[in-house]
Amino acid sequence: MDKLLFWVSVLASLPEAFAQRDLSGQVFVFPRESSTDHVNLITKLEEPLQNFTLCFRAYSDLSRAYSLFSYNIQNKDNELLIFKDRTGEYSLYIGKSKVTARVTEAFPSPVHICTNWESSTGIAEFWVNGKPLVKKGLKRGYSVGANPRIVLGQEQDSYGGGFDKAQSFVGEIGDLYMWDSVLSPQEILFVYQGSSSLKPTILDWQALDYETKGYVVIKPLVWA
Ligand SMILES: *[C@@H]1O[C@H](CO)[C@@H](O)[C@H](O)[C@H]1NC(C)=O
Ligand SMILES: [Ca+2]
Repeated sequence: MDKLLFWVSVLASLPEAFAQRDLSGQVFVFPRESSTDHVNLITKLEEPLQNFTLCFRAYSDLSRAYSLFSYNIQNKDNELLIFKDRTGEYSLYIGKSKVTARVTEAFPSPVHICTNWESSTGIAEFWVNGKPLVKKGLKRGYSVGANPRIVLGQEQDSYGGGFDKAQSFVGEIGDLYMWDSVLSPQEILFVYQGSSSLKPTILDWQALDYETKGYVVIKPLVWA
């Protein structure tokens, strides 16, 4: 086989899972409750995280608790988890510890969420629809572990699995971005307003590596 043909066949045999796609203007739809349907987000994160900001949009009419973003590392459950306890209550877990922030919100309604955490102070913030909730603190001095499995649609109790139907997400998620720094309040407002000038370092909705598993469909974003 000549060299070119060899590389063409190597590239053609790479799993489609590692294709990067621009999902601007689109969402993942999780159309039914299950303990299987999910999306794996793939990122190369080889160093522990001292700071991060995560932003995304979600729309769900579930009234029970559910997972919005589940990040586990090997042998450590709930390393970084965004969990909706009930209407108006958002929890952030870091290294198994948990803080909850509260906001008045209509149900059901689309939401834009940013959350960030800074190791040096332990301060965690939620921003819901561009509005800052009361700051909380947890795991001061900790570092979030590297080489994660990141799952949308399900809550992991193991590394990439251990799903529970009663914590699954049913609804739509889009515009997900993650940075390895704490964005300023001004930057968070830019993100909320849809500015794409801040290059995400960990997860980028406009160049997303992912694989869908089970019944997950990509559709246009029609509610934001
Ligand atoms: C994390 O943020 C703090 C300031 O809040 C900074 O001093 C530190 O260097 C940052 N760490 C990394 C790895 O960027
Ligand atoms: Ca868990």
